[in-house]
Amino acid sequence: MVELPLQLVARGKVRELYEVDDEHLLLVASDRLSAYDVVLPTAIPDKGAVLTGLSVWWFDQLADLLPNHLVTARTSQFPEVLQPHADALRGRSMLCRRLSMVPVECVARGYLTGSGLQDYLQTGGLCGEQLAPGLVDGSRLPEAVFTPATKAAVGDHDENVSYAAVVDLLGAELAAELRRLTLAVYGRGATLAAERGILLADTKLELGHDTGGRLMLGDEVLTPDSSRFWPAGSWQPGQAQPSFDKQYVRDWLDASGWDRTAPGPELPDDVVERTREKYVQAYEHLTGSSLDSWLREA
Ligand code: Q0N
Repeated sequence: MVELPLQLVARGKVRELYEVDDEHLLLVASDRLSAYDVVLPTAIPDKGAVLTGLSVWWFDQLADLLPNHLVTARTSQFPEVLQPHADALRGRSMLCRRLSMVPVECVARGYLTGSGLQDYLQTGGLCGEQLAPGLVDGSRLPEAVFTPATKAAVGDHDENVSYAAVVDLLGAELAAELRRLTLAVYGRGATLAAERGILLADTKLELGHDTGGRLMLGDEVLTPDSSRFWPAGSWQPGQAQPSFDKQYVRDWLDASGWDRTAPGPELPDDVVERTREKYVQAYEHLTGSSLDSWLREA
């Protein structure tokens, strides 16, 4: 990780957000990887660049649906104080507009798994909306559903809430706008991914208002860390689907005897290399450009 001459304003499991000035933040994606909710000690080279490059590409694909917080990912356009760190930041950082974030995680699901599946098994529905009986892990939903969640304290899982709870918290107008935009982003992402043989099971967005009151996308979008991507060819409801990006890591961890408590084990070189290849292939397959071209551009 780089030491930057900036104040840290927020830190996630695998990325950090720094204050640049009153109106701007720097979002830095690390090469760290989490599995079973634990950040592993072994980095995956270029993972941060892949996620940042994908996010920037998606922002462009989504630009007709809604604006986003990206100012620039070109390090030469970053403020002067960051120029000594340009090489460390290249490809994996975005200068962003500072937003007032909406205090709801905006999730859309087209398939049932994870916390959506748990909700369904406990209630027969999703965030308060009834679903047909008999659905299983990996089932395709008849239509994509907005499943908002409220942010939990660090380390805890977000809590799924009903649409009515979002209306109570934010008002009917903003709630409707969040649902509309989240489903529009999911729909565009799912369509584009499907053209490349990839299922977009679900995705989580962070939205916020700029100083002019305009609602826009923040954070990263439609990356393997914010979304579940499944290979369409092996989709089989009734079981856990293989992850597009992390499956080698999960398989190796499962066989290692690790009890899923921190700290996780170091990964062997071949698992690191195969996982890196999955990320690079995901970038190149989705965007149609090479990762090297992204690194040269950034
Ligand atoms: C912000 N988070 C979510 C990144 C994500 N443009 C922005 N303006 C103001 N606040 C935020 C953003 C953005 N993006 C988003 N927290 C603050 C969680 N973080 C955790 C750290 O990495």
